[in-house]
Amino acid sequence: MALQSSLSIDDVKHDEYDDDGHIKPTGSGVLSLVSAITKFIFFKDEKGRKHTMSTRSTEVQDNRKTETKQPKAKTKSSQEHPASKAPNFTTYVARRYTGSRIEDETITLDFVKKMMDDFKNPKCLHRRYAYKIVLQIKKILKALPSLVDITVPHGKHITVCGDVHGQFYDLLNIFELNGLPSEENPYLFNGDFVDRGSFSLEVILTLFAFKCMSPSAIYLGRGNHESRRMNKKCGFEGEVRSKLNGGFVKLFAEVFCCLSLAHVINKKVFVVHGGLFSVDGVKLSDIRSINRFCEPPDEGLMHDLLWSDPQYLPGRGPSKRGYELFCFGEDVTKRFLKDNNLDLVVRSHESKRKGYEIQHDGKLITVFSAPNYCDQMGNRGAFIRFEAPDLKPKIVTFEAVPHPDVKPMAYANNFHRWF
Ligand SMILES: [Mn+2]
Repeated sequence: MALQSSLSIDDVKHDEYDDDGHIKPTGSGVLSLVSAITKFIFFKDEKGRKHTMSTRSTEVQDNRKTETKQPKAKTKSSQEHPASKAPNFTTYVARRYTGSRIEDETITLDFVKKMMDDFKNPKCLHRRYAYKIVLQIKKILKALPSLVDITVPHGKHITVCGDVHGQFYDLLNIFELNGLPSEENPYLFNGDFVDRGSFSLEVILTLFAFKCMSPSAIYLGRGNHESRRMNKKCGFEGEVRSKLNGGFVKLFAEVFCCLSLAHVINKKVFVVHGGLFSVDGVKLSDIRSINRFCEPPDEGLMHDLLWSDPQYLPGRGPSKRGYELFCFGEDVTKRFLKDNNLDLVVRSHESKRKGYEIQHDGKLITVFSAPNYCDQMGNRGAFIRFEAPDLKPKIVTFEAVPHPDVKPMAYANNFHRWF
């Protein structure tokens, strides 16, 4: 899987928010539809020239021929073409932009705090800085192994959170309850940061910015929603297009392919988004050697750990999620722990009424951190604190907090919502 196709900053132009970073109001559904149809019929070519559908193939080719044969003379009119004077929004930050800024390429705690405050207003981060965060995080994540070992020294702790799913205001509440991420107060977020909730961009930029600020203050594992297919269907792609632009969709997809797949705390607690495997005998070394730099495959170890769920029956059984998926029983969990000299599996991926569930004779905990999931499940959220050296899980649960009136999935499948 090639990851060399990063877009340059010039590919990430956009004009959907103003120079102050406020999101420009978008038109109503009908206006957007008209605009989309108009764009489809009267499209612009790579150089910004307008064409109609009927002239699409011929006119573009003709223009290219003309250009090669007859280089344009530098006439007064061509020098003054408005396109040549258009500001490059990606490198240009207006003086009246009052949002947070990254100075000298360094992401500081002050920057992250101001960015979170701005998001509450709600105010978008200038895409110049969003771009900086995405580039920095990609470099950091790419250098990590597929399975990350975390060492928590004696007397210190780590907090493990489950799915956040774009519920930015509940993420802020976790930080209120348990403190901001820092080297003294590290977090592990166990995937599904985005989709469903309509503040996914705010969530992912916050988590990424903390990781850029201090890589040992926050660990990030991939969930099944850190994928192009899910993001297209469940809101994140539409949200990124709306709040930043289409170029960032590709950038985020590339970054998600760099996320690690699992973590082990002090060689004892195995943390993974979905669960265990469709075959027995999987060793940690097998997970370490997964080539993860790709979209989630349809089978194999990477597929299993992103998608599987536990079940109460022993062995393996069918999944309510679909025919190609499976659930695993207590015996599977115990064999995996014994084979790898581990004590506990922590996974997420399923909403639970209390925010967590302990199964498999206490050897497996589900933790889910999106309370009142999708504004309708009525569940609590939870996180787990592990303190070294005994690593006894201390579970904290919490209720949902209010958020601005933007419904979950507001950016998903916009076209279909009109019918
Ligand atoms: Mn999931």
